[in-house]
Amino acid sequence: MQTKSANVASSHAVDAASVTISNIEMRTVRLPLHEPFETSFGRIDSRLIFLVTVSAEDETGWGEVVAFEEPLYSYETVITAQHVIRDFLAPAMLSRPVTDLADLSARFNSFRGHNMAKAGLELAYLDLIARINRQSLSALIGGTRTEVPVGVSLGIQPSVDLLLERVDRHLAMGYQRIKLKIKPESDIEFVREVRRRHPNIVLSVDANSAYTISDVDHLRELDDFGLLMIEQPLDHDDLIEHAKLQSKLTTPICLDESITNATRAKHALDMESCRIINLKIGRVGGYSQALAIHELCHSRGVPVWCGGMMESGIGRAHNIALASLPGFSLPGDISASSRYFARDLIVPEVEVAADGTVKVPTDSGLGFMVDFDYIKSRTRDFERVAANP
Ligand code: OSB
Ligand code: MG
Repeated sequence: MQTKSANVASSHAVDAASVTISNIEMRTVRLPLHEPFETSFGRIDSRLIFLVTVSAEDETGWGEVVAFEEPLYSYETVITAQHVIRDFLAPAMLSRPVTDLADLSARFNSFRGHNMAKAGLELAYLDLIARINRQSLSALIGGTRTEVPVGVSLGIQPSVDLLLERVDRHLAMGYQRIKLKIKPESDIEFVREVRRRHPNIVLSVDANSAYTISDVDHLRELDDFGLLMIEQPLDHDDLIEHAKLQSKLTTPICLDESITNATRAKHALDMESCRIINLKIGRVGGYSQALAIHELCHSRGVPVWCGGMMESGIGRAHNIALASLPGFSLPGDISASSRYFARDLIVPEVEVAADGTVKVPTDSGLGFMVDFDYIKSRTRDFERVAANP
């Protein structure tokens, strides 16, 4: 058992404890949603949660692979991620002791793409290291906040009235920012009515790539509503048209899908494709890239916030740790467990205080207890990927 403390943020001294991973496991758990969630790319009524664990000696770290079942948000799916972890990433992780996060991400880097699969293992690895060190994940990565401000993302609704009801309900729960999903058939009127009813709330929209640059005049109508940002209006992998669009809008563009690693983030900022970045650990391939993007944005004074992928409490706990870093200056899509699920996989569940914040836990690792019995009772498939003797 290594007892030396391991730090990971590049601004920290790297004093790594080498760990020999003994076991990697994958399991999926299906959690029904309270109500269907609709975005411009589709609608889901349950979430297939993909959990990975990484063990060394007496400790186990937990991670979540945030891929969906269909390649709509990105090309990855639960099944492609299972394949990539089983056949490439897990063997690379088990091949020799892992010295630190940089060592792990360098091994993963030799494989192209599949960021969510890579991130799942990086999450589990850092939870493991934090548990070995008896420190919280937030402390391990250099987090400075004791609580993080949060907002909520509301799916596309069939009518303005149904949307207004949901906005009212979530404002009453304390959420500091409301994000509305939009698409061309349900955008301007919905945003106008929400803004009319709530002139002073922090409001944003997320198009998940539902528009093209030829919609510029249409999108300019959104400039009237004092939005905090317009998230990912154009293609999922575009930077160039977003820069053209940003030059014609007063509302800041925030990129989500287009920012897949730190180099892309730098290009986007250099080109002014966006003025704000949504940071999702899964989309960028793990903590290593997420920490680099945070540093880049923080050093340039660019607002960054933590996005969500409708994670179970395990992914949610990682998001809370990430959002405790000093550069996270805007509310994250880190809602209460109960926003999506009747029962979460962690104890206690994530709760949003009346002032719209979530407490950053201080217990070791994720800082929440993983409800293993409940997970086992709902597990659909389980695979012990590979083990060292
Ligand atoms: O674009 O941020 C997104 C949900 C699924 C896929 C993509 C996105 C979202 C959300 C909700 O906006 C985030 C959350 O509440 O976890
Ligand atoms: Mg988004």
